[in-house]
Amino acid sequence: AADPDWWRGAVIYQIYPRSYQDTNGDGVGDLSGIIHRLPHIASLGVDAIWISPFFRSPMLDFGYDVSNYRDVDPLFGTLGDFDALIHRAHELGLKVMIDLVLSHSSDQHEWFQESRSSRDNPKSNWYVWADAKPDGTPPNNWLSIFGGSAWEWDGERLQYYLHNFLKEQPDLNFHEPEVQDALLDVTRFWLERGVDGFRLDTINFYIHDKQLRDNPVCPPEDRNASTAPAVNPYNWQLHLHDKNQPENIAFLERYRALLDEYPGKTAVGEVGDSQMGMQIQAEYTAGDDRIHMCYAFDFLAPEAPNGTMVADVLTRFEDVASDGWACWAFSNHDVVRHASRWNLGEQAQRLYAALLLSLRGSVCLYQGEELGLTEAYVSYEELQDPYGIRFWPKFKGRDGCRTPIPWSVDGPTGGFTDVKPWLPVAMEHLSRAVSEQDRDDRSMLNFYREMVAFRQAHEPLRNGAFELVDSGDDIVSFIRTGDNGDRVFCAFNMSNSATAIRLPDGDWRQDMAAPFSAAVTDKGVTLPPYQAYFAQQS
Ligand code: TEU
Ligand code: CA
Repeated sequence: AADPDWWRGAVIYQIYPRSYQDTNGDGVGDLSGIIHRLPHIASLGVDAIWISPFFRSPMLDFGYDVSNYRDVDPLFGTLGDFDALIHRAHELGLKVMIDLVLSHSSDQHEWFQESRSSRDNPKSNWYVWADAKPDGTPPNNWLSIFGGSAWEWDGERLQYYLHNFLKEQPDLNFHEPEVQDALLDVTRFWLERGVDGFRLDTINFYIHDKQLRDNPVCPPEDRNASTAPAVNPYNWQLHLHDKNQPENIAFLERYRALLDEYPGKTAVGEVGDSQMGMQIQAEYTAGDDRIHMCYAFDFLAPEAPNGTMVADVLTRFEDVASDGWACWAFSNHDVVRHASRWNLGEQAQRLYAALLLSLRGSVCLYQGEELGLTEAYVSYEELQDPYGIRFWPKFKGRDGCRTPIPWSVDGPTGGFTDVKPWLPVAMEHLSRAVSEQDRDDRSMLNFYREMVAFRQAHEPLRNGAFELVDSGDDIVSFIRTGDNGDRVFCAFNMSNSATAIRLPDGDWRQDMAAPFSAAVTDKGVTLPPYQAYFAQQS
């Protein structure tokens, strides 16, 4: 049935298309490969897929540098392939979300080519241009996340232009209404093609301070890094002026108004900000006239969250953004896979997966997470990620989470391709291939299937209100209450020793088919190491 609110509490599976499945023997995954593997995704019981960018691109940031927003890059296939992908996904009951990188384009985009050609062409104001200071240096102290100044001198126009990422990713100027219109038109193009929603890249970078004021620089003791490497001076600034400007709200409202013309469409905006993240997520998703969801970075942090940290994030979210909606993830194509990042053993991975799938909010699973993949080692010689090449070896970049998915144990690439893959297939991933895990009832893959099914079967877990019961270093427990009053109590032992938990008052039935074990006595519940416990009331 067409539920316009399908995205609320949905489980979204992220595909990094370069590394999913190659079908034409060039060592790079493609749209046909995704079509071929849709049954695997459907077997997980998820609601939707989010496909990282497949648009025309010089691929300097592997598709996050778009040179034509209305076409598929030939490396990935054709628009016809994309139409076939949507059609097949819908047949399998999967929604399709695409990844729009609107904050910046490629420097090869025709808009930028025109904009840089002179100071008075029709698109001269479409990017962020500024004169040099009298001594020739950049207009201000803003930095690029990928290293160095955020300003690049353009020898054609004899001005600097802004780029928050690579210099080949010039920042579009959202203060210019024509730019907003053009990006809304791009969105409409894909809505008309039948996509169900959008993952919006770096939405908090859309608008910069028009006056180009310097960012304050933190003293050394405040230079904390969250998901980005501490070695990066970008993390030493307070980003007051280069992003997060209040005018963004008006654009997000225009965006939502467009989506609302098409019933059941949704948007999740990426808000990567270790300093202000939750406030911004709250603002951007408040009410019904901004975007639907914000992609939260709280659980992409370097350390495994213990019970206290989980409770802190969830209660802060309720306080700050009770009427907003988050989308949580542990892994994605930008961070070290969480099995490695948090150094989790097999059972701890299951415990954390159960936690993720019990959270209030929507949930993203990153390809390979369902297999329990660890971060792959990629040598400097094999490295592709420009961010990693820049900061190697202190920060090894993002390739270790982008290596190809192992589908089978046939051949050295695990069935990903017949030729040398664009990134190596990690040998230790082969024993975790889909083919092997499919036929093992107790595999990680089958655990994920059970746990997703468990969330989907219990409405309170998808959409229910959140109420914290207990938290400490070893445990966290909470109650989710659905619209009809049904309640699910969830408890998680995040430690490697048995821990007793307290059941909240009232009668709780344990007749829930969760894939976990616990010892229940008159006195209470004892959870073995890394076990979860669920009970219900209705
Ligand atoms: O990422 C934005 C972003 O801020 C992260 O890359 C962040 O820098 C990193 O996690 C460390 O904090 C998005 C895409 O996900 C990424 O792949 C692109 O490279 C980037 O935008 C530029 O488009
Ligand atoms: Ca291919």
